[in-house]
This record gives sequence, C-alpha cells and structure tokens, in this order.
Amino acid sequence: MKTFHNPHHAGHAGQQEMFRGRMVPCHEVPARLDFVLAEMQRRPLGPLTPPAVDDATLDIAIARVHSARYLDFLARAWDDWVAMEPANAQRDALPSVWPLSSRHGFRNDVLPGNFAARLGLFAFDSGSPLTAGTWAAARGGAACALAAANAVAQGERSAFALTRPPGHHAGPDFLGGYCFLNNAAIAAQALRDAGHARVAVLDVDYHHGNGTQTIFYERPDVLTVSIHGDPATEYPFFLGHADERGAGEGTGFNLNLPLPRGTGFASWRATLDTALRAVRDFGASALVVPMGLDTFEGDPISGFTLQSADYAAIGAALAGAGLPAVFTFEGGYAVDEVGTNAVNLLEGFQQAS
Ligand code: SP5
Ligand code: ZN
Repeated sequence: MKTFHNPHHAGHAGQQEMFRGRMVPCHEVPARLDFVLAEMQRRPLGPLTPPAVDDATLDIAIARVHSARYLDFLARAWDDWVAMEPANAQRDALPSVWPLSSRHGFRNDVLPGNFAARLGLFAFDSGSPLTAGTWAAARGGAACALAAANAVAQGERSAFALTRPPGHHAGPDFLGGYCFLNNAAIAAQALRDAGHARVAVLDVDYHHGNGTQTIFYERPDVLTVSIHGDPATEYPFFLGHADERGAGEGTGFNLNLPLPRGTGFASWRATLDTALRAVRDFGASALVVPMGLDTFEGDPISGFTLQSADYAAIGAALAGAGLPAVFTFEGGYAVDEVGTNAVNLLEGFQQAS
C-alpha cells in the first residue's frame, strides 16, 4: 500500500476549542499523525512519500467539491484575521456569531465585510480553530487525497492519505468538526474523474460524515455510507439519521447506520456487513474509506468500545469487498493508540487482499 503523508500537517496546530462554555485543549493535535508515522516505520506497509501533485491540478481537484466562495475565504482567512487586529496573530480564529440557516430569516448570500462574521458564515461549530498554517496543511492534505486516488486509478490495490486536519465534516462551503477540506470527497471525485463510473464512500469514523453526505447527496454516481454514533445524542447532531436516503437523482444513494453510544464490536461488525452489502449492491468499482479510529474504547470524546485487535478484522472485512480502496485519516484522539489502531486496520486490509 502506497502512503502519501502531508509534510505541512504540523502547521495546523490549534491551541483550544470551545466546549460547553469553556476553552479546552484541542483534541485534534499534530502528535496524532506522528504516532501513525512512527507505527508505520515499525510495521511498513509499503512506500511512504509526500504527494507529488502540481498546484494547478490540485486547485482543480479541490474546486470539484468545494465552492469558489468558500475556497477564497479559506485561502485568505488567516491574513484577514490578523488584519482585524495585530494581536490576533497570537490567537486562533474561532467563530462567535452564525447566520444559522435561511429558516431563521438570516441571509447567507451577502458576504460580510467583518471577518468574524465571515468565519461564522462558513463554520458550523466553535471547536475548529483556524490557525496560521491551516490553509497550507489542508491543501497539503487534499494533495495526499488526490495522489492516493491517482495511485488507485492507475492500478494500485490501495493507497493511504495520511494527513491532518481531517476532512469528513467539511462540506461544499463549510468547515467544522476539525475539518476544512473534505479529503475523502476529493478522492472520490478524483476516482470518478479518472473513469470509475460508480464510487462508494464507506465512513467508519465515530462521527457521521456530514460533509461527505452533503457533497454527494443529490448524486447517483457516488454512494455514501456512514456507520456512526446516533446523532440524537452524538456530534454532529444535526445530520446522520437513518431516514436520510439522498435527494433528487441521488435518492437511494445515501445510507446512514447510526448506533447507540456504548456499542461494542459485535454489533459494529454486523453493521459493517450491512454497509458492505450496500456497497456491493451499488456496483462500485472503487472504494473510499474515511478512516476514523475514534470508535476505540479509549477515545476521549467518543462512545463505542472497539479494541485494538478489532481494527485488523475491520481491515480484513473491507478487503473482502474486493475493490481498490483509498483510505483517508480522519478522527481518533487516543493519541498513544491511534498509530497501532490505524496500522492494524491497514495491515488487516493488506494481508487479506
Ligand atoms: C474528525 C472528527 O472526528 N471530528 C470530531 C469533532 C468533534 N467535536 C466535538 C468534540 C466535543 C469535545 N468534547 C470534549 C469532552 C471533554 N471531556
Ligand atoms: Zn470522528
């Protein structure tokens, strides 16, 4: 398995996130990726390189899934934040005012001149700090996703985009859930553009992949499936229910498999079989797996009880689909175990392929 790692990831280093009225240390920290890299050096899966993607090609791939208005905002966001007042250079940018949605009577068609308002327009939570290196890190991650998709399009059985910040909560024109650019969606679209007629996304992160769902919700060519904590009680709360089946031409091409907080591996594994049946029935020729390891029992912000050995079994089950696969690194906040769990899954896939 070829792995593309993001050399710019550590430039995205938030200090604190807002949680229930208090600022708490960020869960999504650079060390997460370093632990995965270290484990991959102990248990190599194949070549490990930075992505080689030219800027113009990358811009096109990113613009296939994100709006121009959002990308213009994101590319300039840090400079605009510091321009508000010089002291902002020492602080992360977090939103504090939101338009909610049009049902509240607020407009989202007029771009605010005030940066804090603009940040609120494009963000859905106050837990995703934007820092000096965020844009470069997110862009480097999109390059990893594109390189991984290209490798698979050219005949590799699998490839891994080892990057942070994660991506699956980022939508066409919004950030949130520690995510800025949707790496899995960029990979899925790149596979479509390389000639795969039907691409399936099977999201195994603890949290519903709301951004990916929204990007492909009205499309019949990309099936989105997500196994996650029930949004009735779990983040991101406002999407991820079982009755969301797609819309328009995309009706029937979204499948949500929410599970209650406390779910263990037996039930999770049976649900994976349901997800894999949907992928098979869809007739995909390529698979994208947003790989969150926050289903682990020791995860500090999640509620499933998977054990480290379970990840190898997940990898083997995914290989059983018989499809070429791109993996993107998503959540997983038990930092000391995230490398073991990630490599267990990928090695499980590789050994069963
Ligand atoms: C990619 C991904 O996994 N994003 C998850 C974003 C979750 N953000 C909300 C986290 C709530 C943090 N709770 C802190 C509990 C401290 N005990
Ligand atoms: Zn997650």
